[in-house]
Amino acid sequence: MAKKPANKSQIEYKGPNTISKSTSSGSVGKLLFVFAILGGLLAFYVYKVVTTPPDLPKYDVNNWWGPYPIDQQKDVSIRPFKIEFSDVIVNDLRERLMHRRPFVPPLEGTGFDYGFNSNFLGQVLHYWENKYNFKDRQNFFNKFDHYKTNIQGLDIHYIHVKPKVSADIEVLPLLMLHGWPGSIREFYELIPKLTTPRPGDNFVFEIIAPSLPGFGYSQSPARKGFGPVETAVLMSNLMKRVGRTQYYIQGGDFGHVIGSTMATLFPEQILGFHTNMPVNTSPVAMFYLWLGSLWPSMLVEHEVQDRVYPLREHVARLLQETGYLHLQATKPDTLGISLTDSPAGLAAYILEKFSTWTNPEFINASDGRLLDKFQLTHLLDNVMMYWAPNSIATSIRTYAEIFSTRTLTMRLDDIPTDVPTWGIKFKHELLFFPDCLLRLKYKNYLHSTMVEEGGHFAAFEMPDVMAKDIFEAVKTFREFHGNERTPSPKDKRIKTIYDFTVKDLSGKEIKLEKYKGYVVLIVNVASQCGLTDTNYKQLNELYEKYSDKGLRILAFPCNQFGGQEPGSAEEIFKFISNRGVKFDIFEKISVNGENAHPLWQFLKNSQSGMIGDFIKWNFSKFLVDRNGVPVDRFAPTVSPLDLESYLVKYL
Ligand SMILES: *[C@@H]1O[C@H](CO)[C@@H](O)[C@H](O)[C@H]1NC(C)=O
Ligand SMILES: *[C@H]1O[C@H](CO)[C@@H](O)[C@H](O)[C@H]1NC(C)=O
Repeated sequence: MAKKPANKSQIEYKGPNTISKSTSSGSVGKLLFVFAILGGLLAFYVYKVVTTPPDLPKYDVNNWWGPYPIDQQKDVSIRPFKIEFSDVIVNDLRERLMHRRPFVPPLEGTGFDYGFNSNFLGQVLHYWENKYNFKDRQNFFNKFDHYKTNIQGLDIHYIHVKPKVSADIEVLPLLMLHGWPGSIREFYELIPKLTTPRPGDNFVFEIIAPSLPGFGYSQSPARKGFGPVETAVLMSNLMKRVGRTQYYIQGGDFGHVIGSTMATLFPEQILGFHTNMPVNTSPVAMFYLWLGSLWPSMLVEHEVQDRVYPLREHVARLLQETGYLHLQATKPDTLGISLTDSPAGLAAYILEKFSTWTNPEFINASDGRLLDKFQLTHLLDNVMMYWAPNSIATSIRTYAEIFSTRTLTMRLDDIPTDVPTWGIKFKHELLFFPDCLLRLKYKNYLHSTMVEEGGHFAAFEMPDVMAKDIFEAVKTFREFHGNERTPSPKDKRIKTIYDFTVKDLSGKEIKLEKYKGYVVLIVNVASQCGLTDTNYKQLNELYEKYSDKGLRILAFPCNQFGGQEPGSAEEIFKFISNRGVKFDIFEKISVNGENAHPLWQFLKNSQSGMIGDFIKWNFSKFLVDRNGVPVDRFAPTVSPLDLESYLVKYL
C-alpha cells in the first residue's frame, strides 16, 4: 500500500518534465499569452452580452386574446358594472363550507411554519360562513363606480373614480395595478385618500384600478403567451379607451412588473412610476447584489444593510416563501383545480401569504397574527375577489407566462427606461434592491422612501403612508418634467451651496453665503474613527497652507457611521480645541436617510458616489468651487493632502 503513492508521484513528476523537454519555455509563454488574450476576449464578450440592452420586445397592439373566431363587430363601449354576490354564489359557498371534511390537526407547537394552521382556519371558515355579511360587503364593493369594456377580445373590469373638486385643483390620472394574491380590494382604503385634496397640494388623482386579465372580474386570455408585455399593451389600450393618453402608475408585486413593463414600452405615456416593490432582477443587478455580500457598505447604507445582508438569510426566507411560485409557474392548472373546488383550500392558500409576507416574525403564531394588521372581513373580501368570479385558476397561470422562456429571454429588466421612478421600501418586503442597482434600469430613479415597518401588501396595510408617498412622488415627477436638467429635482431652485444655512457648534445659524468667492472643502467628521488622526492633522495642514489663497474647510460631525461621533457639542468642541483645529466646525448632523441635512442632500445629488449617492463613511469630502458649485467628490480613504493637486485647479 505504501508503495502506490510513491509510484504515483513518480509518474506525476515525469509529466511536466517530459513536456518541458519537448516544449521550449518560450512557446509556453506564447501559449499563456494566447490564453490570456482569449480569456480577456471571452470576459469582454460576456460583459458585452450581459450589459448591452436587448431590443424592445415585439408586440401587436391589436392582438386578439378572446376566444376565436375574432369578432370584428365586438361591442367596445364602456358598460357600468356592479359586483354581485348572488344567492346562488352565497348558498353554494355556505354549502361547501358546511360540508367540509375535518382538517388534520396541526403538529404540536406549530404555528404557520408548516403552512396555514388548520385550527385557525376552522375559525376563519366559521366566520366566513356565519358572520361575513355578503350583502353588506357587496354594497361596500360597489361604493366606487365599476365598469367593463372589451379590449382585444377580453372583457376588462375596472374601478374608475373621478373626484369632484374645485377648478383650482388639477385632476391627474393614476393607473393602480394590483398583484397576486391581491386584488382591487387592496386599494379601497387608499383610494379616498388619493381623491381628496391635501393641504399644500394643488392636485388630486382620478383612479383607474383594473382587475388584471384573468383576475377578479376581468376575462382571462384564451390562449398561451399573454405575459407581462401583452398585459402592458392591453393596459395601455384600456387607458386609451377611458380617454387617458398620459398618466401616472402605481404598482406592487405583479403590478410592479406590469407598471415597469409599461414604463419600458410606452415612456411617452407614463408620466411617472411609483412602485412599492422596487426591484431590478436583471442578471447584472443580481450579480452586484451577490458581490455586495463581500462589502455591503459599497452598495447599501449601513442602517438598512440588514434588509438584504447577509444574503444567505434573505435567500433562505425567499425559498421558504416562494414554493408556490415554482408550482404556479410550472403546473398552474393542477393547482387551479383544487383551489377552484374548495373555499377552505382557497382561503388557506391566499391568506397564508398575508401572514408571513406582512412580517416574517408572524410565522410561529398559531393565528399567523393575521389580525394584527388586517380585519378578517377585509381579508375575506380579498378571497371573495377570487372565489365569486371563479378566477383563482386563471390568476395563477400568470406565473407560467412571467417565468416562461419566452418572457425571460426578453430580459425586460435589462432595458433601461427614462420614466421618472420613485420607490417606497417597506421593512418586510420580500425583495430589497439598493438604489444604485435600481438606477441601472430606471435611469431617472428619483427617490426611495424607507419605511421601518410594513410588508408586501402595503396599500392594504398602511394606506396613510402610501397615500402621502404617492402625493410626494407625483409632486416630484411634476417638477422633474418642469425642468429635467437640474441636479436635484426635489428642489430645482437651489444651484449653489450659498442657498443653505447651517448651524455652528453653539447653535448659531450661519448662512453659507458667507463663503462666497472661496473654494470650499466640505467634510463629514467623527472623533473616534480610525481615519480621525490623519484626517484632522492633514485638514489642518491643508488649511494652513491654502487659507490665504482662498480655501475654506467646513467640517460636519456626524454619528451615522458605526456611532463614532457620539459626543455633545461641548465634547466635540473640547476635542477640536485639544487638536488646535483652525478650520470651521458645525453642528452635528445626519448625512444619509430621511433626516439628512439639506446641504448634504444637495451635495450628494450634485456629485454622485461611485456606487450609490449616499455617504459611505466618515471623512467623505466634497470640493466646491468659487461660485458655490460642487465640482468633485472624494472617498474617505483619500487623505486630505492627496487633494492638493485637485485643489490648486480651483484656487
Ligand atoms: C420560530 O420558531 C423556531 C423554532 O422554535 C425558531 O428557530 C425561529 O427563530 C422562530 N422564528 C421566529 C421568526 O420567531
Ligand atoms: C471609519 O472609522 C472606523 C472606526 O475607527 C474604522 O474602523 C473605519 O475603517 C473607518 N472607515 C474607513 C472607510 O476606513
